[in-house]
Formats: sequence, C-alpha cells, structure tokens
Amino acid sequence: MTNRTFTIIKPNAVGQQHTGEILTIIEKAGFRILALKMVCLSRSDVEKFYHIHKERPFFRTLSLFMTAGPIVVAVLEKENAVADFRALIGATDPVKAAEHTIRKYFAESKTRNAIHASDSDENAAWEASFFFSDKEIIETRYQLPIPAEEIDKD
Ligand code: 3AN
Repeated sequence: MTNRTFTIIKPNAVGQQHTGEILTIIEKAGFRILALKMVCLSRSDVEKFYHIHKERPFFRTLSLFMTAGPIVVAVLEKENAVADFRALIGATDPVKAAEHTIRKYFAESKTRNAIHASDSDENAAWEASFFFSDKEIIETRYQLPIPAEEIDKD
C-alpha cells in the first residue's frame, strides 16, 4: 500500500466555488497536498483519462460534463491514502453516499458528482502522472532553517 492518491475537484464543484471548502475537508482529514493546479480538459484528455469508460453508455455525458469548466487536480499523501480518500468522498451515486462525505455535501448526480478519487495504487500513480511531472509533486516539508524567533526579529 502506498501513501499517495490523486483527486479531481470536478467542474460543478469548482464552478459553484466549493474548491476551498473541499480542500479544507481534505486537509482536515489528514491528507497533505503534494501537488495542486487548475486546468481545463479537452475531449481528447477525457478520452485518455477515462479510457476504461469509453464504451460505457454514460461516456458521452461524462465527457460533456468534464469539459464544461475548469477542474482542480491534486496529488495527496496520507497513510492508506487510496482507501481512506475513497471513504472521505463517498459513493459514486450521491444518493448512496454516506453522511459527511464530500459527495454527500456537493454531488448533484452520478455524473455531476463533485470529485474523483483513484481506486488503486497503480491508478493513483498513473493518474498523477497524467497531470503532473515528477518535479511538480513536492515531497519537501516546511522546516525553518533557523529558529522562528530569529526569522521574526527583523
Ligand atoms: P468513481 O469516480 O466513484 O470511482 P467510476 O470510476 O466508476 O466512479 O466512474 C468514473 C466517473 O464516471 C464517475 N465519477 C461518474 O462521474 C461517472 N459515472 C460512473 N458511473 C456512472 C453511471 N452509472 N452513470 C453516470 N455516470 C457515471
């Protein structure tokens, strides 16, 4: 089990200005943000990213939705990241999502379901590399090189 997962805050959640609230829930649940950016997907991006769903009946509407506005993508770190983050976001169908999950709060339907999470360690690594180079995934932690009092004294 690795400690990384990948997420997308989807166009409806970004458009409704829930990005900050969702990132707050994620950080409060103990996930550390290693990479973060806002992007717009093209139809060809959606076909590549969701290639396993390409033949599914909902693919057309999934593609129209995922290209409807900007998304926020992130790489997250925590022990047991993939499973814990799936629990934090809740079921694909918001009607079935547990109380206090991100989808329970923000999803509007199975397609407009506010957030994506990787479903395995292998997919997390592949999905992260779809959006970020190795250099953009930052492991370095905050650590002052001198005592805080010295930083504050000038
Ligand atoms: P999850 O995001 O919960 O892992 P997946 O990976 O099975 O779900 O599906 C990817 C995305 O495809 C979902 N987040 C959702 O937007 C859409 N989707 C999945 N199943 C359906 C469905 N039965 N009807 C409509 N959209 C769906």
